[in-house]
Amino acid sequence: MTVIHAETALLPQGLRRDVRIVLSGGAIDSVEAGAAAQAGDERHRFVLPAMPNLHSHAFQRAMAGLAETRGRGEDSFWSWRTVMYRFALSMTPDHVEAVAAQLYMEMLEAGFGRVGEFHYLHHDADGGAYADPAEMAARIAAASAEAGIGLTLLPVFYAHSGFGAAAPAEGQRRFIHDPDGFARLMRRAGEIVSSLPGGRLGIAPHSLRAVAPDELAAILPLAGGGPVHIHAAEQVREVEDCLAWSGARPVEWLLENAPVDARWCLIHATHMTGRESRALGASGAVAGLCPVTEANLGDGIFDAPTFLAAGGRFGVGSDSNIRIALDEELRTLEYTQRLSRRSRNVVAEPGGSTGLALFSHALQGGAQALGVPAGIAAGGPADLASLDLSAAPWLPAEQALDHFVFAGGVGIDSVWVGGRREVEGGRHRRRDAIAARFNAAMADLISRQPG
Ligand code: NGQ
Ligand code: ZN
Repeated sequence: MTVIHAETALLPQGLRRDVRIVLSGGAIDSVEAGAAAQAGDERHRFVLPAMPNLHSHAFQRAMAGLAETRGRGEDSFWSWRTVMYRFALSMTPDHVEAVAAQLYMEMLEAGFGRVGEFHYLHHDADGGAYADPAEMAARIAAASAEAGIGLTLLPVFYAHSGFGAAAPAEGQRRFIHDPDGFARLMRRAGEIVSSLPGGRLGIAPHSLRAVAPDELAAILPLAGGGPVHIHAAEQVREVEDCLAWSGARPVEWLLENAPVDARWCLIHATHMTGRESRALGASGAVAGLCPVTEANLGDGIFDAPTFLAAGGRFGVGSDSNIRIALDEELRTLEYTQRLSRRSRNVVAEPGGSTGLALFSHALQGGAQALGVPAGIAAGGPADLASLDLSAAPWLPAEQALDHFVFAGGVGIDSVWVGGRREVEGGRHRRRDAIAARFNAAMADLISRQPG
């Protein structure tokens, strides 16, 4: 049994002083505020729930920073995607496992305790299935277990290159299933996830570009009550193509034709009309925002005020994994709102801290989207983080999250997942071994890229 004593803790009721958190068997046994520390307690200045990272494509971490040279023609999301596909084709299961372990370690060091892996690199480089159709999913699971991050595995169904069931492109061959093959993958994925402590399973129809309506209907029952994630309305061209195909915009189409509810998470949902924002907000679904990737790929800016006014829920994800930084995801979200509206403190309620509002929304929405309970409460998973306030000993607790998100000088000290401390002093306990394997995999991968 571990007992954590926090000078300040972020509880579901808000910030509280002198909080004793008793952990046992991977869960939180009890939480008591206004309690003095006892001998043997681990003492921390500021404890908060570890953040769920609701959207990741782990393999893309390998190309972070390698697609920042300007192309000869138009450089856009679509030309980035061509480069990304080429990179994906060069990766073996060993590469994927090494890269994912490094990525998940970095997520833990950033304050994330669980990842929603939107997993679509399924097949061998020639497009054929591996002997185990869930070979790559098993590698993702092994990487999550090695790093010690909670995994919500979201196997992706991908069948087409565009609206109207267009045939898949050559470069997409490692992603493709028919509904029967996908059902086999889901069965194996269920076995893999149930062998992980805290493992959860959901389903991810990739996008309305990649999944036809009859296929969407066929695969949804495979979610079995788990979360359903789908990319929607990230790019303007995607909205235009969807309109040309169906007469409706992507979010509008989903709200009218799919059973969108609190089990669903619409990734990006960047380009919505006011009507769509309000309807999605009222649906109970989560908007899966990926602010750093959306900035990196030039996607556009989410309309947070309209969505939040309708009761909308959001979480954050690191998506392309161009950079793993919880503070930067939250800051980028708020700053894009400020820049586009020429305003300040947009996401907070009047009188409230913006850092606290961003963190609290992302925690609730992220947990909902990954199928787990949120917050530090008895019975919940012991997924916690503590802040390092040593560089700002004078900082009032009420402003600690504002400093973490905006000002800096406050970082992550420790992270516990299922009661186990994976990060201490900002460093993962297996950093050296995981990084050494990652560096060897990267050297090999780089040597495989065409010059
Ligand atoms: C993905 N990533 O699935 O990795 C996508 C690119 C696509 C982002 N949308 C592929 N950020 O959307 O077709
Ligand atoms: Zn994505």
